[in-house]
Amino acid sequence: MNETRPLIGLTGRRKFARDLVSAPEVLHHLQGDWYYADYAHSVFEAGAIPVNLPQNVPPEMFADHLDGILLTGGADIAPDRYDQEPETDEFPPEPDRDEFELNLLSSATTAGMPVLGICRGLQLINVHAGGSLHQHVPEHAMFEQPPNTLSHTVALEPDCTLSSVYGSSIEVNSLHHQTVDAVGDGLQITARSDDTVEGLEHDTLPIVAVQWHPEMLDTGRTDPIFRWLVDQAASYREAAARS
Ligand SMILES: [Mn+2]
Repeated sequence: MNETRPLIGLTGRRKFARDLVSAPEVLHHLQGDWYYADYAHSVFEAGAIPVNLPQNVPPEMFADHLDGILLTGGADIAPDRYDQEPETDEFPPEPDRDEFELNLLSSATTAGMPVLGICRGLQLINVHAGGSLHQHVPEHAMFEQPPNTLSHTVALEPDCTLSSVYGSSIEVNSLHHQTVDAVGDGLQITARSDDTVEGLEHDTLPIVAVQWHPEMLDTGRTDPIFRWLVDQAASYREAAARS
C-alpha cells in the first residue's frame, strides 16, 4: 500500500493585480493567480495534497501527475460554449479559464481520473458534456447573505454517489446565479431543489458535481464529499502504480 497522499489539482482564476486589494499601483499590470483557500483546506483535511493549477500550463501536462481534480467556483462560462448569446453580464466570462478547464476535463475523462465539480465546476462539467445553462436564476444567487448560510434543502436520488455521501437530503448554501438547463451526455441529475439541478454524476466515470459550496459551510473542512474525492484519487493512484 502506497502511503503517499494523492495529489489533487485545484483550478482558479487569473486576475490583474489592479483587481486585488493592496497591490502597489506600479504592479497593477501584472497578473496574479487567485484561489479561494477553503478548497485547499478541505482537500488537505480529507487526506490529499492540494495543488493550485496555473492557467499558463497546457492542462494535458497535468494529467500525468495528478490523481484527481477539483473544478472550483467562479465566473460564468462563456455562453458561446453552449451555442447561446449572452443574456447577463453580472459575472463576465473568463475565456482563458474556460479553455483551460474544458481541456483539463477532457484529459481527466480520457484518463478516468476522479473529478469533483463545485458550483461553476458543475456547470463546466455539464457544458463539457454538451449540456446548456440557464443564464440567470437570481433566486439561487444569495450573495447578500454570508456564504455559510443554509438557504434551501436539496433532495438526493437513492443509489447514487451523493446519497451515499450525504443521505437522502441536505441543507445547503446557494451562491450561484446560473443553473443546468439541458443535461449533457452521460450525466444524471442526482440532486435537486424544487426544479433546480443541484447535483450531477457521470454514468460510468468518477465525476460528481454539486451546485452548492460545501467548502464554505461551517462543516466545510470535514464535508464528506472531499473524502469521496480523496478516496477515489487514492484508488486511481494505486491503479496507476500497478499498471
Ligand atoms: Mn441553489
